[in-house]
Amino acid sequence: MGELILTTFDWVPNMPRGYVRDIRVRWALEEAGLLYRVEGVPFRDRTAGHFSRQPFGQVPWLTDGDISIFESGAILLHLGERSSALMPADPRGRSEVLEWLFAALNSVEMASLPWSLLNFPGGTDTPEWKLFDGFLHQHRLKHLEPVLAGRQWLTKTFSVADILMADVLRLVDRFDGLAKYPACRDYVARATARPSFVKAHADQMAHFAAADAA
Ligand SMILES: N[C@@H](CCC(=O)N[C@@H](CS)C(=O)NCC(=O)O)C(=O)O
Repeated sequence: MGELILTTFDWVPNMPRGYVRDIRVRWALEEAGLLYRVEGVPFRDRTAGHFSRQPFGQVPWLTDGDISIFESGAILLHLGERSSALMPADPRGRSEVLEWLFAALNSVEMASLPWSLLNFPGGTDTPEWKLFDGFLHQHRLKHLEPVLAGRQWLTKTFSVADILMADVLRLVDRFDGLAKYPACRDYVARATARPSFVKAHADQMAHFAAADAA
């Protein structure tokens, strides 16, 4: 494994702070106890070099020696290969982590992200918001609630799947979307009480605060 460099924006407005997806990578790196450093790229003027690393001009991406990898899910899978604190080694445990990792990103976040974004501009009194609200609650959270009521983590031990699922649900909780789902809320509270999350969150906030001060 080469030197690990996490790239994120050098600055973002206040609203997304604490929720920028580099937090997923910071959290995983902290859980695994891997050394890394963080580099910033401009938020406003995105260069061709930035697009060559992240084709949508987004963050984060991770550099691991001569490998450059984007998409937070792919980055966490990459790190999962390097630490049993993130991904179990046995085939059954591994496939359980994989299915829940994709469930977080492909089933829950695909519903929760539009719902969260629609909370901003027009508020909750729009047909679009109501459509996503119904979908998120009836087809996702209602079914996730009994799953999380019966277990501490998604799989036998804490894994990258929990980092992603907890981070996805955290944004829903920010807009009070988990009010009717105590098991989902407890799960988010349990995950975000982990020292690695607390450090990752504090480091992200400090990173953007340092840009304000500069
Ligand atoms: N699916 C991508 C999403 C990345 C993403 O949405 N990044 C946000 C920050 S949290 C971003 O770069 N936003 C700026 C933009 O989209 O222009 C991932 O999980 O890495």
